[in-house]
Amino acid sequence: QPIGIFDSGIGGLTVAHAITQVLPLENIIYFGDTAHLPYGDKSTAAIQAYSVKICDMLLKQKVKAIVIACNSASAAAYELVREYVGSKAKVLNVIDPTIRYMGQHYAGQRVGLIGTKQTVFSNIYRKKTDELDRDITLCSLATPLLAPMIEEGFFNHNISQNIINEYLSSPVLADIQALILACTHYPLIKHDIESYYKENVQVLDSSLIVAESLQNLLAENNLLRTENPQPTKRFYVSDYTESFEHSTKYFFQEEVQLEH
Ligand code: DGN
Repeated sequence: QPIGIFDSGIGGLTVAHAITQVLPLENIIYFGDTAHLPYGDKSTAAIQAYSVKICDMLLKQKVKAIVIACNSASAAAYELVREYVGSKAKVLNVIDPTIRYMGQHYAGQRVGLIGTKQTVFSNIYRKKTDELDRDITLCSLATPLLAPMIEEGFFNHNISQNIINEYLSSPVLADIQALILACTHYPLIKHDIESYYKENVQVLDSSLIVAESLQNLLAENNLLRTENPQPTKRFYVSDYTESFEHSTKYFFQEEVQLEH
């Protein structure tokens, strides 16, 4: 049984890639909902409807687990998806593993967070951080231009560096000790973000944390594969885009076949 992973576009590939590193024996199915991208500016109801439809498609492929590899969909649709999927598959979002990590490493600190409007205005990180009760001051900034910019292939580029610098110089993020990349697209610009801070701020990309959390979830439920001579990776999109194909190859460096 494969692992299903989805996002609005290429962002979740950062999580998919980490999953293939941590769990190399697993088969994966990735779904990029490119027809509805970007999720970050959509209503909660719209994101919930897209997410449920994607889960239907993944369940037809008999997945044993679904990873919502998108902060916006994790914020808007996790509870609904978990209820909808029921006992048919395990469901993991990208927010809870990050919150647990923050609780372990950032107690007493001032932590910045950047993400889409959906993620930031849902206040989900703030609520969950407060529940940790670890004296973390969370300073959140919506950075809606970043995901579409990355989706268009602008990363490691001077256009992206200018937009990133503009956002990061916001007074909201003044004096932070760490910055959470609360959008799965952002690991692709982690380098640009780190060069803005010049090592004074720890930049947290949670893709590996999420992959390890999935490993634990599968292990606890006896769902880990112990052998697989030919692990498969399948990539589906709801609308074909050249940039998606390009980015998929960037991550997986092999002939990638996109299915519609
Ligand atoms: N990658 C998604 C996230 O983590 O929020 C959404 C990006 C988008 O669709 N704008």
